[in-house]
Amino acid sequence: MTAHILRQATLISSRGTNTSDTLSITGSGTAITSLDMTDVTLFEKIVVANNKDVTLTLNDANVADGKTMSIDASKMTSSTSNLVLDLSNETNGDIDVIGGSSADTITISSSDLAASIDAGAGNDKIVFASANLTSIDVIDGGAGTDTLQANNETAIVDADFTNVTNVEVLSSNAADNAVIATIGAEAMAQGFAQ
Ligand SMILES: [Ca+2]
Ligand SMILES: [Ca+2]
Repeated sequence: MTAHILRQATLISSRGTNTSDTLSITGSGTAITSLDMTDVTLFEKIVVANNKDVTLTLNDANVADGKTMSIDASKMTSSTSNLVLDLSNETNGDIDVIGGSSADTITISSSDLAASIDAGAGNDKIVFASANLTSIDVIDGGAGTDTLQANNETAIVDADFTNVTNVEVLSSNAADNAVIATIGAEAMAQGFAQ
């Protein structure tokens, strides 16, 4: 079954009914909040159906413990359509993301399972809180000058970069947030430019 969020959050159905349910989001530029997503359960996939800006914050309820959901924004092919996707509320599901062609901002989940982020083209920003980036997380910045940005004070060990590729910049979201990173073989292998 395919359900649609039209405009902001007029939801036709909030529950998937089988094992391959898709929630289709039509971007309007209006943010879809974690509160809007509260009752969305049992979907295996979210797709962005059009080519406009989408701001989406997931709710922890959207992916059940140990389950997997994919988010596909590959239809966002315009150089001016930006995806702002916040997965940080997710604590125990596996979310696989395909970004759009433009400059996406994707905040990784706090899940104990691996994140998989394929940011695609554009100068993307992948945001993380201290403990949420580990060696099991697979992050591919893709084309463009992409940034891995810490949103709190954090220490990152070299192994955290094991599955990070095509990301050019490591940064912090504020001048007073120190990021202490150990740049060893794994970080060198993925190729930070600055
Ligand atoms: Ca992108
Ligand atoms: Ca890149």
